[in-house]
Amino acid sequence: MAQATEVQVPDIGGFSDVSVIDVLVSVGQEVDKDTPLITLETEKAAMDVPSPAAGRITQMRIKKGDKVAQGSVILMLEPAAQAAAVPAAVPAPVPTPVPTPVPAPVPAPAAPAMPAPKLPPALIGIPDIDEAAFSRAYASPSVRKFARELGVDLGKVQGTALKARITHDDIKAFVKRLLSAPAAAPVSALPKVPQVDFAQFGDVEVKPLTRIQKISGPRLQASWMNLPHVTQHDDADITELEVARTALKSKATQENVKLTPLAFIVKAVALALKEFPRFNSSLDPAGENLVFKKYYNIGFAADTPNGLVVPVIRGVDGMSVFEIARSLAALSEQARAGKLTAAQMQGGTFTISSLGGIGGTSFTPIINAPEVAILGVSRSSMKPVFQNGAFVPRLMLPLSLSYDHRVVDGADAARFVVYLSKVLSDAKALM
Ligand code: CAO
Repeated sequence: MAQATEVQVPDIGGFSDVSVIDVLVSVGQEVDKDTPLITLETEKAAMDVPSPAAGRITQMRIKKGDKVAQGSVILMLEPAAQAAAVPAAVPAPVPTPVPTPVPAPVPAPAAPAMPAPKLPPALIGIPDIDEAAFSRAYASPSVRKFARELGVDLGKVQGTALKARITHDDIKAFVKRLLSAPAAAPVSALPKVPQVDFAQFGDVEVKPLTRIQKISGPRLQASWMNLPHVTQHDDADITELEVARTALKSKATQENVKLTPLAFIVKAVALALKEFPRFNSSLDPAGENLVFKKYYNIGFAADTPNGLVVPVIRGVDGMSVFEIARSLAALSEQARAGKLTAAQMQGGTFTISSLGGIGGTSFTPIINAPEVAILGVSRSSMKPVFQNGAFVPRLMLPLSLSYDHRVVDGADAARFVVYLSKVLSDAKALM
């Protein structure tokens, strides 16, 4: 029989004296890899510690109310027979803090308008999920998962645990109440796309989506379905900026900084957000107030082998272009190595999706809700521009601003992009 091994509290971001607010398993229980074992509560978040391997619990070493830190032993786990290949001292993976990271948006073509379908009776009365309220709700990841499985909007559930934390029982009670309530007005649901057996037409290979793709898909769809998107396009004349960037390249190389156009674009966006605060706001869950954020944290979509992620550079308004370039490089490297922490993907107020390093002339990025706008950047190219009675070659940078039309009017979007283009054409303003 395999020997039981210790399962310890993993890296929880340097917190100590962290309270165990829930013990989700007991002695004798068989668990799978990633089954939540306990829930911890730091000052900022509730987080589950998942099981590092499948097996049977032979001993519990902590109880509800205990204080723990990284390395505290949670329980003894006898590995399952099929998990024998797992190394004996299994390090527990980093838990997922709450709220869960906001994954990257992906540009997508506009879908045609669809008629509201007839609903199955089971769906009647279950309200739509308000993603913003869902992510703000105070609940552990296992409770969030449970709510997702049942299609319950956590934002509408009253928590009964300490500090109004939502528990599994609160969700069950919420669902019971809904089921026993008289049927409410029908809610919208998507018609299904046709299912096709592709194998009948030729060879196929089925590959699972990555974890990041599984998380980002529903969020992208939620944004696409809930936010009325409009995309405003413009070209910024970055001829002078490119001259300035080239002049700075040797200094940048000496300082070991890769100075791409994106660093200047981030800086220019920070200036534009200060000029147009609405673009740095979010609608409150009731859709009745705008929350204006007085900080400028810009997320950027990073293409990684596992999918898109959006690391966030905080406080960009107080940073130089060199500092932004350094942050861009460091966060991109961490993103590609799959080593971003959840905190590094949170708190964004506006997102930039740059495909300039790859190519293309324009695209329609999906807003990283609950943000209200996203800037798509395509590859700059020399274009003939009519100036002072003649065509002159200018380096033009295509910009595509998608915005939430509930919050931003078309005229404001055009003003924002025109302002942004003006700032980008003025290299000195960005230094
Ligand atoms: N026009 C012309 N050239 C550009 C450019 C632009 N708009 N943007 C970048 N470049 C150049 C850079 O200067 C660099 O050139 P050199 O290698 O000659 O110095 C090259 O393209 C590659 O740049 P990069 O991609 O390495 O760096 P970056 O700072 O531009 O971007 C990052 C960093 C992380 C945003 C990028 O690597 C990435 O992952 N992009 C993809 C994002 C994505 O997938 N978005 C779409 C989905 S979200 O809606």
